[in-house]
Amino acid sequence: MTETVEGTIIATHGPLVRVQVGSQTMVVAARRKLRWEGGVPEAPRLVVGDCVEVELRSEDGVVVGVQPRRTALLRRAAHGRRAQVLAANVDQALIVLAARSPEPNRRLLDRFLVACSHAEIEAVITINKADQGLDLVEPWLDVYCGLGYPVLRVAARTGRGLGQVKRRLVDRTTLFCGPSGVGKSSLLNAVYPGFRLRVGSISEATGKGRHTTSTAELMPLPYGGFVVDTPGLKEFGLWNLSHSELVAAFPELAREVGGCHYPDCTHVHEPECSVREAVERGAIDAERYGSYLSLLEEV
Ligand SMILES: Nc1nc2c(ncn2[C@@H]2O[C@H](COP(=O)(O)OP(=O)(O)O)[C@@H](O)[C@H]2O)c(=O)[nH]1
Ligand SMILES: [Mg+2]
Ligand SMILES: [Zn+2]
Repeated sequence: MTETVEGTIIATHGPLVRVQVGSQTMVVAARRKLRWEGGVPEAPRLVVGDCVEVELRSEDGVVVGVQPRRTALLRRAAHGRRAQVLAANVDQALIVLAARSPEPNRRLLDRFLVACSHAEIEAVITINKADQGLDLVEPWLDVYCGLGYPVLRVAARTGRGLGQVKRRLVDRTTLFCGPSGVGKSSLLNAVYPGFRLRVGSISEATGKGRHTTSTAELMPLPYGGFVVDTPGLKEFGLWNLSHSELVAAFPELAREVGGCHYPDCTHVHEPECSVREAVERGAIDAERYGSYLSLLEEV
């Protein structure tokens, strides 16, 4: 006799996955021919966050089916032309940057914002290490507030702003992303000391240790919800984005395109381009436009 239960994948270990079922976790294998409810997705490999059906047998279990993904944050795999899903069913991403060190990189921020927008995942800009002083970031944070992005100014070290972070995490699945060294693991430890994540770049480089962040892992929060700590994402290749999808991910550009003379305007060199006019009169931030131009080379 078999019984089927539903669970959430919280870690993958090669051919095995760790599934949380209620308050229990179990390590099980996946059936070779998985049933992907609602159709086979773009990257049909089980990832953390996938909601799965597990068939229980006497002592063992096996994953037999996968629920359709609400969201899937895709990126181009490091070497190759495959899509890689970082995590499934993520509700929001906290894009973490440091106030001063490592130096905040707006190109990378815009790249993450585009990926989140495309995946329909809410993006929250999180400036950690506020204790280092916010003078480098304040001059441009207003640009992002003006575009409607929530912006948090926090410091894992001093506790500043951690209440806001905690409130955002309750009952949702949140991905922490950003370059390594900005304090993602420190922030997670600060909002829930039970994680005891390894802090510091050495462990990330060697990938050794109990709780390093070399692969994505879904960690349950005691107050409901999951968080995913990601390894430092230095590169984040966009996957299969069309030109119009790229434009749609820049709300300030999308607002202007109706005024361009050419319907297929790329907003790079065409005459009578409303986007470039908006950049020239300062209505579109020049750095944001620069990010658009650099991402355009990839689509
Ligand atoms: N000044 C300051 N340093 C911090 C803060 N949060 C983390 N750090 C330090 O930044 C370094 C990298 O932190 P870590 O959490 O490993 O970053 P991750 O690579 O993003 O996970 C460590 O040396 C931390 O002690 C903060 O709020 N202020
Ligand atoms: Mg880390
Ligand atoms: Zn144009």
